[in-house]
Amino acid sequence: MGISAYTFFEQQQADRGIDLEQVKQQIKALKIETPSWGYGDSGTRFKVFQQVGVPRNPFEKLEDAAQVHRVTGACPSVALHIPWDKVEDYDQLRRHADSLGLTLGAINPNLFQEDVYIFGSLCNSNETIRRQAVNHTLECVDIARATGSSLISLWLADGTNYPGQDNIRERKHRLLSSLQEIYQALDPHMRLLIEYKFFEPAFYHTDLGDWGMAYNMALKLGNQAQVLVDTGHHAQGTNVEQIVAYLLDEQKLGGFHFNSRKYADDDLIVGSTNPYELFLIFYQILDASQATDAGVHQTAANIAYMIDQSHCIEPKIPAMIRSILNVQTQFAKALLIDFSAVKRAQERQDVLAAENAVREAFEFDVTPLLRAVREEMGVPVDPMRAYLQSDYGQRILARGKGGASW
Ligand code: RM4
Ligand code: MN
Ligand code: MN
Repeated sequence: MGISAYTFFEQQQADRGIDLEQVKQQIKALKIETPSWGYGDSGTRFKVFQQVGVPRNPFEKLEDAAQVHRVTGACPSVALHIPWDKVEDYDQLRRHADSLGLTLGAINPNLFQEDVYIFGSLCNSNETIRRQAVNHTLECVDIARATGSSLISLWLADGTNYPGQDNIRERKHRLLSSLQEIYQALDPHMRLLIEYKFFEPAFYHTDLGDWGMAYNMALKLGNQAQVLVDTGHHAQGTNVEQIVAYLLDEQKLGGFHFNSRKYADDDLIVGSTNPYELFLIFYQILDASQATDAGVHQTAANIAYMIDQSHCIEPKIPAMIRSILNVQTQFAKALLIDFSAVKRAQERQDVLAAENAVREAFEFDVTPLLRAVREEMGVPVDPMRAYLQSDYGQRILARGKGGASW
């Protein structure tokens, strides 16, 4: 490792016409938000295994998140879930974040854990319950104001389990009018990110079942509403990269929830099961960031990158660090794509050369590059090792058990 591996890599990339200084700048600029809930215990519907040392409150969640930022330098903000992270004094939470070198990020309303939401929240046919759901989301807009956050990230569990259970079109109308009221409450710098998922907890129909439905709502609401792509929320075989490209071109891609899936909404460590998909997502983003249309590359520049993982069996902090390293690895590889070679091959309609120009970037070992970047950033060259060698993991054991995500 070290000098020689990097020198070799530099030469190799220079020969391909890749400007490594540019590449390094872009890796340094990539910031990924981590979720407060990823530091707590979560589980499946079968069992929540309790780990020792898990944070007991939002303040401790931030302290754990600060460890991830300390070793990676890439995670300066933390997403909150309300009411899981509800506190008396948001200014105090904000100051705590500040003292740890963090900011508070996206506010996620929770519209699925109250008993009244058994038949839905923003789509519920019962007006009183709909009002409660809208009010909760409006409270989240206020919290965003207090925490200095500019994103409201909305995911609904709404749907039905049986044909005929409720009127699908009427639910759509209720959803739009609920969202319109929420949208009106946003400050001009705020964005509403609308997340979709194809199933679960509803099993017959889901009110925001795919990107098209989220896109339609965002389009009707206005410029401050965009779609959030959670990489775990698609049916098997869905081409997520295409969704990314399409939404970017429509200037409606607002952000990501990164995680990996094998079967359903598994919320596994990002890049653990499908690193090539993550690479291809970045390929589309980088392609859009070179678009001639200013709106498209602005959209690409404003993407909110967030992790959304539930760590059931993994130690939480190292799992989060692994995720960040995996994102950086795939991003670094995508930056090595020779876009002019791709374009030339496309112009010749040379299928194999085009595919090769994309894939060959994936096949480089970017370890020396990432080590060099980390050295320049002043963070440990091996963040995982640095964390494991610190005594933080030992110290938090004193917290005992019982720190659930919710
Ligand atoms: C959902 C979705 C949301 C997250 C909840 C807890 O499946 O991914 O983003 O807030 O889970
Ligand atoms: Mn999500
Ligand atoms: Mn999910």
